[in-house]
Amino acid sequence: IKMASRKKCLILGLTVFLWLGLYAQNVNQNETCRLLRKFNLTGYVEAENHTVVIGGLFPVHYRTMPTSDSDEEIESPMCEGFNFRGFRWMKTMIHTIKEINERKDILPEHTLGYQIFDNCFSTTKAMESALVFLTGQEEYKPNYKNSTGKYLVAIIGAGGSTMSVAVSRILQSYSVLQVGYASSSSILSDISKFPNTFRTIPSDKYQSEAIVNLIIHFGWVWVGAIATDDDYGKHGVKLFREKMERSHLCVAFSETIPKVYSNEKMQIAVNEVKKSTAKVIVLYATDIHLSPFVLEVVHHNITDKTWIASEAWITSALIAKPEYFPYFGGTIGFAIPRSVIPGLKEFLYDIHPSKDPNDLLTIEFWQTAFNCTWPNSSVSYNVDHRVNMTGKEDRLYAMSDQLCTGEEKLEDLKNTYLDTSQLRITNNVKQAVYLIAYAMDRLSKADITEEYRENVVCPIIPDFESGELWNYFRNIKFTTHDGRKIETDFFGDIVRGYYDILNWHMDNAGNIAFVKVGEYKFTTSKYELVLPKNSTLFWKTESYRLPDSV
Ligand code: TCR
Repeated sequence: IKMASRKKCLILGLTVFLWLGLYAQNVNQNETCRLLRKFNLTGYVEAENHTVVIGGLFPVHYRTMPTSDSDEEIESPMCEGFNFRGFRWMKTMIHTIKEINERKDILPEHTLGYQIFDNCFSTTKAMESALVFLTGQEEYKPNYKNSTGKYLVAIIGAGGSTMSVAVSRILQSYSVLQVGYASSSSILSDISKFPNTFRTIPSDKYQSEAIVNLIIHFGWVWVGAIATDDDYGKHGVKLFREKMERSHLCVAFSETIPKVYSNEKMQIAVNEVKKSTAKVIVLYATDIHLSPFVLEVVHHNITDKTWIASEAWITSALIAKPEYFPYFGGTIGFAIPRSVIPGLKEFLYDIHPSKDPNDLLTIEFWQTAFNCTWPNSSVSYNVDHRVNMTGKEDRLYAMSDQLCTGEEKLEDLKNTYLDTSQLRITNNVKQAVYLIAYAMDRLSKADITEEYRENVVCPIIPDFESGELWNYFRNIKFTTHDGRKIETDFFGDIVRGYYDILNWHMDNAGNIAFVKVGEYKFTTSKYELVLPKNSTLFWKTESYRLPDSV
């Protein structure tokens, strides 16, 4: 296995190298098409009639499929497991761009286009997409006319810290900016390593502190920690442990969940949970990586723990299933505040596979949502293999024999894509687009100031140097559609924010309800934890009383 993966790395390295070489020598449109095919990338582009384009990266699939070990041909992995939530995020970017283009008060002279790819929650795909973003038709120049023929201003994404780290390193050598909506790891605040990275999600520095403040609030002193083996989990738990120590509290154990399925490592984590006397456990994990662990908890019938959820799984439909309530009921944790986005619901419902035979994501959406096969569709990879606790393959979706008629009704679906009741990260996506638009707007206004007029002959947009744009991204302030104030500091981080404190209850219909029991507000220097006395907390202990930590 080692040999194979070393070979793969080499091949990827070579591809990158070759590719950058090609780039320098006028890569043409055909070359871009060839690359898109080679990398199996799917997504949406609209560039014509717009001044500039914004790139986007979203996890519309949960993972890449293992490639066959025949190293004869360099193959890019295919993706599997359609992610309805990621698809909604992607659509939200398009919806927001349309909204801004219609507004007369932001960038009135220019309109924004987009080039968006599915990164399948994988670093490989995210990097491949970054390369395509950088494909240009022009000679080397720090502000690119990329394969769309337009200048690429910035990229929204990549949807998770480990992917953002990789993408940032590629983009920064070409001075392209990145605005994250879900990449929350504290390492991305390091301006010396990630000077081009900005975000609309708060750094996990705040969340890790918030978790400890919650622990102090409930009087717990002995708490376990489990993290996913990536930049999100590892750095989140590191900060959590440091803060626990400073607060003279004890971490009972600290384990990681393997990212690539390993039964041995998984059992170590599960055994630690089982044998520890700690009753309260922090679970710092992305839902996608967490689900094998959840299956283990169910398999081992672990029902006597209270879980503190990190933001990435607290409202996840993958984890919040009624059948898991005996094990995870009473979970408490922090969430990005909920928002209502006017017009988004209608936009999401405006989807049908017959509109465009080349829109592979829509066809796959339809096939997966309605469990049917679209006639003559080339989308054959909506099979989702998930490895369960016995290491056996668990097929969640498979190609259905039944043909889709096109008459299927979206209204009949109960589906994460269409559920606009929990717009949290979705709103971060919207604000990421706004952040870019406001920065561009500032740039365009500088365009008309006296001092600029003397020095600059040609209009700044789109012919600006990307270095110039960077300064307009720093210290940005704006008010969102729902009246919240967003402000970034010099490092591109949010300087104040909120989390909702949610607690898992069961509603009358037998579904898990995310009940808001409090709020956590923070600035760079202070915080406020509000848990009103009359909020109804649900604890899954014998007497439904607050669990003791031991
Ligand atoms: N930061 C995680 C990724 C992530 C996520 C999410 C993924 C966050 N929240 C919600 C899916 C759904 C928070 C990271 O990797 O930085």
